[in-house]
Amino acid sequence: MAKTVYVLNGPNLNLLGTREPHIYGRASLADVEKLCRSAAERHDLTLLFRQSNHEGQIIDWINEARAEKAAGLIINPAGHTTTSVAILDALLAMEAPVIEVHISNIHAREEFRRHSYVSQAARAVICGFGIAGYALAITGLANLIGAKE
Ligand code: CA2
Repeated sequence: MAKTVYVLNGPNLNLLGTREPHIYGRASLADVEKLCRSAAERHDLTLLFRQSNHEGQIIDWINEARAEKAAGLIINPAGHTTTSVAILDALLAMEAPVIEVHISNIHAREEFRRHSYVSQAARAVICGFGIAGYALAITGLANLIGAKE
C-alpha cells in the first residue's frame, strides 16, 4: 500500500499569488498543490494537501496524521511559525519525520521571522526556493522514508 504524506499550510497561504509577488511569486495555492501531487506521484506517495487559517484545525490535522500513521508531514506554518508552542507540541508527538517549508528565505527578511518554534520538531527545513521548496521537501522526505524513485 502507498505511504501517505500530509502537506499542511498555515494562515493566509490561501491568498498566495494575489499579492507580494516579489516575495512569494505569482503561483496560487492550487498551483502548489499540483506541484506537490506530481512530486508525490513520482515517489508513489498518497498526498493529503490542506490549508487552514485556524491554529486548532492545523493541530487536529497533525494529530490525525499521527493517528493515521502517516509516513511523513510537510508543513508551512506561515504566521504560526514564530508563535505556536501548541503546533510545536503536536509535531513533537509525531514519530514520522516532519519537514518545515517556507517559500521565502525567512532569514533574509525581518528579524521576527527568523525564530521558528516548529524547527525544533523538524527533521529538515527548506526556505527560499519559492514554491519549488515543496517539491524538494517531498523528494527529500521520500528519500528519508525509503519511498520508490
Ligand atoms: O515564506 C513563507 O512561506 C512564510 O511561511 C509565509 C508566511 C510568513 O508569515 C512567513 O514568515 C514566511 C506568510 C503566508 C501568507 O502569504 C501570503 C502570500 C501572498 C499573499 C498573501 C499572503
